[in-house]
Amino acid sequence: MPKTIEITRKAGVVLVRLNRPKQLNALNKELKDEILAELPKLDADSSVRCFVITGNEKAFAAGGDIKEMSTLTYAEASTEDYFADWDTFVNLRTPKIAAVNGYALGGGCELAMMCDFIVAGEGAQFGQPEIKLGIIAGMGGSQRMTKLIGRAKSMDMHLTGRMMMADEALASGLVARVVPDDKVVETAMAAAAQIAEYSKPVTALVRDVVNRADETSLTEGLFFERRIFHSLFATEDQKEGMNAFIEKRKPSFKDK
Ligand code: DAK
Repeated sequence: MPKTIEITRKAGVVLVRLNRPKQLNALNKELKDEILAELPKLDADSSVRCFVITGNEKAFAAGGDIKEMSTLTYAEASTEDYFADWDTFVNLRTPKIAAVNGYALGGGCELAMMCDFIVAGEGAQFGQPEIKLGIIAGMGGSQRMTKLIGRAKSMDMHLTGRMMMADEALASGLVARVVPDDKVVETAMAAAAQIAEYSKPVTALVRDVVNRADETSLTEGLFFERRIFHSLFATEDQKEGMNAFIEKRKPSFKDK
């Protein structure tokens, strides 16, 4: 049984709650190892259609665990390729929504950005304050934040270490939706339930094509999208989706 995360299921949606409240959900090795032990099994389960990752009212996660990191040497960080295995989380093919209340700082902000999109509460605060600790972002912040909000604001955030409130995060493109704090998990769960109704292979391909935009030129990205689009005409779910529309009924996808 995991100790630092709580996993609950509601139909096809898996809610993952980070559960180190006394440390504001600081991301230590145990929490990372539990996520990486549990989520890939759920990802491979065809009845799991979407993840929602959340924390509590005070913190989504206040960063990498500073106490755990404080004695780390360069040799250990480099030889262990410290935190590189969070990539396993990023590469889960099931969609992931971050439901953020309170602090999402450092590694916590980076974890939220590893999700496919973020639903934030009005009181959520985002930041990359590593500079204040004499380090830099190490779980993708400098790259993912820059792609999401642009160079000027990303430089501001990383160089000053300031926090950004939810309204600024929404205006900057860091988060997809801002809702009242007490509606964050409910809203993310409703979006996840919506995603859960769609064909699982197709939601995985949506992630692939949108993520491709970060990696490639427009011409190559358009080519990739078009080829994936063509391939969907080989699926039963495409026939079902279009026939259901024509017959004015709800589609019933079979993941085929
Ligand atoms: N790590 C460990 N403990 C933390 C923590 C953290 N990041 N953040 C908070 N806590 C603990 C506090 O120590 C305190 O514990 P006790 O003293 O009660 O034992 C408890 O949580 C409550 O925190 P506060 O008393 O500070 O609560 P406040 O409401 O006063 O302040 C705060 C909330 C979020 C403003 C404050 O806690 C804060 O500034 N926290 C640190 C935020 C931060 O700097 N985050 C960035 C961490 S560095 C790497 C990969 C990744 C990373 C690095 C390297 N490699 C690949 C090499 C990631 C780095 C980071 O994320």
